[in-house]
Amino acid sequence: MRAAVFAVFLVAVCVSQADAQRLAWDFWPNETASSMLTDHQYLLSIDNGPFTTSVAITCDDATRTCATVMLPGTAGTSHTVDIIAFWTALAAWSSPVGALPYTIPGTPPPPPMQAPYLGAPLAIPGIIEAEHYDTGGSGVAYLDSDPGNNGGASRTDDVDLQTSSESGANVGWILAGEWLEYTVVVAQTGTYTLNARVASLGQGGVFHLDMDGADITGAMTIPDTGGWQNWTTLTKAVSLVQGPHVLRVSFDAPTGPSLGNLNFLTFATVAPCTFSLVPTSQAVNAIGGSSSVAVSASVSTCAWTAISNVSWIAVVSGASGIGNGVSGYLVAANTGAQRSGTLTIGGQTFTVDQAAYVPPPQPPSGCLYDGMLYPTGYILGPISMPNNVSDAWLQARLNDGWTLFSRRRSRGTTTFRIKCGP
Ligand SMILES: [Ca+2]
Ligand SMILES: [Ca+2]
Ligand SMILES: [Ca+2]
Repeated sequence: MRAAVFAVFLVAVCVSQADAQRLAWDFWPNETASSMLTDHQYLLSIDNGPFTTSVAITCDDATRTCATVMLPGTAGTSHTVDIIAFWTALAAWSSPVGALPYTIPGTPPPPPMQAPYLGAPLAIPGIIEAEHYDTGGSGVAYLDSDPGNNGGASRTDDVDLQTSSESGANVGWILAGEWLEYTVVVAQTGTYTLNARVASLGQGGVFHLDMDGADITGAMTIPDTGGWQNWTTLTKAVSLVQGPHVLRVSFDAPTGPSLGNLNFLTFATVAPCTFSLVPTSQAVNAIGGSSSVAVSASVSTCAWTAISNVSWIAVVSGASGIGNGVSGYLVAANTGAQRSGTLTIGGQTFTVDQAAYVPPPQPPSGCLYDGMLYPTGYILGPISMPNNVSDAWLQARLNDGWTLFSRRRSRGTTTFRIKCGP
């Protein structure tokens, strides 16, 4: 074997900065003797990238030094490099020696700052043009699948923008996994109507919106609009919280081809849902019964429910509704003291006041009366009654323990004699 085979080769490399420190590796133990041949050409693969001749190293046996090469990387970052040598005898390259770490000395540069493209956060409610994604670059303000702007419009980074038929620019060449972020400020907590302006030639794909990392829309599907510049609007109600946020448009599926074009988003306030009831309360006698309450909604899309807060009032119709409606309820008979109960309808309170139970007057037991219980109480002595008193009423009284002693009907009046008790 040649002496050089056992020499320790130092591959001296330096970073790209002018005053770079030199990095040296004793990679000889990783090599086989047969790889250390005459011309000492080496190829490097950085961070598992392709082996490239652009960082070839040539070493000299006599001086046991290698040409200085520039390794990629920014200050303070760590990488791995694989090295292969040219086997002159075999006219072929060796196998990689394995991953060798290196660190570029220095202090890492500050990460790129994400900032609103127009200098100030985009206002919600308002319009968010798709092409106004934040500054900060790839992985910070956006992620795009290929370098450069395929459409050449508006901006010059990797997001693919083209001139829109609706003026301005739209994002196109959209693939699953791509995303765009927008620094926004929401004026007021509440529900907003989101409109997304989209187009697709053929069935489009699925995207969704995140606010500070939380999904606020669920999947939204771009339909076939018949052309890449035939625009349509997708609408969804979203709940937003007042203050500054980062809005992300995430393009989810399918993996290809382009899942559609996006021109802009708008967020519009939605009038809050309020409800009023007519009436707001109802007096009910002890017998109870059914009735209803009218519900008026501030917006025809506002949903409400009607819930009873007591066991003796049942919601029997209109337990829920959207917009204006009617809720029906049934009040049970009261066998106790006066009572009040409520229904909660659309957040409003409807009150039912029910009168106390009044037991029917009972005659003393073991007595005989000539008299009547009409219309209230009872009257001692013979009485003439209007002939519109029904037999049904009389029968009810008899069921309470009274006994019909005699009845005489004459023109215009009826006279009863009723015996009470046994
Ligand atoms: Ca691109
Ligand atoms: Ca793209
Ligand atoms: Ca636009």
